[in-house]
Amino acid sequence: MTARLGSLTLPNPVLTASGCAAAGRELHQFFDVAQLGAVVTKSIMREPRSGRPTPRMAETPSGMLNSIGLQGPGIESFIANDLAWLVAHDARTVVSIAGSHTDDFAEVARMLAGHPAVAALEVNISCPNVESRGQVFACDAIASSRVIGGVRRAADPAQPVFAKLTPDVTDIVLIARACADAGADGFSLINTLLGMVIDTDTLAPALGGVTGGLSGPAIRPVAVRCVWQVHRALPHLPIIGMGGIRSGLDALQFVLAGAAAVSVGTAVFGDPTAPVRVLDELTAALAERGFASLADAVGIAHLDGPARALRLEPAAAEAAAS
Ligand code: RRO
Repeated sequence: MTARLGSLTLPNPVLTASGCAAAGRELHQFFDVAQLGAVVTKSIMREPRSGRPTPRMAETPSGMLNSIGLQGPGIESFIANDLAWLVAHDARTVVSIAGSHTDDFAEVARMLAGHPAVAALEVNISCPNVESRGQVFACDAIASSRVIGGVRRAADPAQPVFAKLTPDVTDIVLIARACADAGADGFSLINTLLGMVIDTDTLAPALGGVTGGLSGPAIRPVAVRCVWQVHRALPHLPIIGMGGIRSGLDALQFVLAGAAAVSVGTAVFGDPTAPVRVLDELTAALAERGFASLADAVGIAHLDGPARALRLEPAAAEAAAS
């Protein structure tokens, strides 16, 4: 179950999703977070930030909207408290970083350089809950390229940079290519989709911030499609796939589409043990299908029948052929 994401190797492919498990402390009451491939922390900015007005969550069919607005303690407090806690608990950490302006991202990346607990950076250029759509950098190829290029130059060369993209664009491959050309080492796909709920009793938007990010099983087919498209266009760059994963078979869809690892997000609100359960279920699902390793399954849905069979153990390949 070793997950190979370019220069980053993790003992298994199941991670938390940024924003759904803070910095891992709350989940640690339910399981040892060192069991995860990595903890992906809530996006952190240069300065502390209080976020958007309440209410900040609304339920939707097979999903939910959030409108948190990048609430967080700022990078200095994060390093002193959250990263220190993760180091003390032997958790591998992918730090999600965010900024209001292009230079903010590079500054945060610089402050994390050389930190032994930071396995990789996830560059969140796709938060939907910002003051203006112009700050959703991942909606524009040039803006994406500037942020990712700045981070890649400022970051520790030993810390791979994953660009987190939004599906709210006409052509996600165009944005992915711009990020790759700017030096992205991989991708996190996908962030939430911009959505809205109106309360029919109050006759007003349900969220204080009016719009929010849609997550949960409702977005899974969109997420699998994005992973498929980006893997097909840029097969050499690793993808962390996420969007409505609740089971090992959900995770398997992402792997078959081209994800080398997956993040479990919204599912933890209903079942805090979901990440370890998904890992167990994915491990069993791969074995049942005749895969000798996780790597053999990555992107296999892109291959034709005979090429797929070559990735399976001989007995499973024979069974599939008959
Ligand atoms: O904090 C948020 O409101 C938030 C972020 Br940073 C993000 O990337 N995605 C999302 O749905 N919410």
